[in-house]
Amino acid sequence: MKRIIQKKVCLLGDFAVGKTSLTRKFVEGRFDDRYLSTIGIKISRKRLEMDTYTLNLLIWDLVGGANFSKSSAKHLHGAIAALIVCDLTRPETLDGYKFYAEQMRAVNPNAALIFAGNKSDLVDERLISDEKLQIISKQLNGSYLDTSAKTGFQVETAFHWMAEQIEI
Ligand code: G3D
Ligand code: MG
Repeated sequence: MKRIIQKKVCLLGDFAVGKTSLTRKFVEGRFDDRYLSTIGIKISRKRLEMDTYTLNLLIWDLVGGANFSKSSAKHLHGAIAALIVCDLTRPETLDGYKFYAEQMRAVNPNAALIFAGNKSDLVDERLISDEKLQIISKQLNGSYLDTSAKTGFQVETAFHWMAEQIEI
C-alpha cells in the first residue's frame, strides 16, 4: 500500500484573474463560463498518484484584490506552494506577483512560488510580454508559465509543479 500524504497549496492573485477557473479545470476537468467570483475561501481536493505515494492536494482558493487582508494572510499557513496568477490581458494584475509573493513568504518562508500568466487563449488581447513575466518571476525567486483555464493549456503542469515541491 502506498503512503498517503496530504499537502496544502494556495491560489493567489487579484480579482478575476482566473484562480477559481484554474482550480476547477484542474480538479473537475471543466471550464465554466458562468460567473465564478469567489466569496471567501474554497478548498478543493485532488488526489494525485505519485511514484511512491498518493498525494492529497488541498487547494485553497482565496479571495484576492482589495479584499485580501491580514485575516486572509493567516489562511496561507502551512502551504507548501502557491500559484500566483495574473491576467495577461490586464497589466495592473501583474503588481499582484510581488504583493502575494511577499504575503506568502512572510507566512511560509520556504514555500515554492509558481507564477502563472492566465488567459493565454486571448492572444489578441494579451498586454504583458513573456520576457517581462520571466524577469519578474525570477526576481521573486519563482518559476513562470502561461496558462489558460479555458483551453486547459498548462493547467496540469502548473499544479504539478506545486505538487512536486514536497520533500519526503
Ligand atoms: P478569480 O477566481 O481569480 O476571481 P475567475 O477569477 O476564475 O472567477 O475568472 C474570472 C473571469 O475570467 C471569468 O469570466 C472566467 O470565465 C474568466 N477566465 C478565467 N480564466 C480564463 C482563461 O484562461 N481564459 C479566458 N478567456 N477567460 C478566463 P466572467 O466573464 O464570468 O467574469
Ligand atoms: Mg475566484
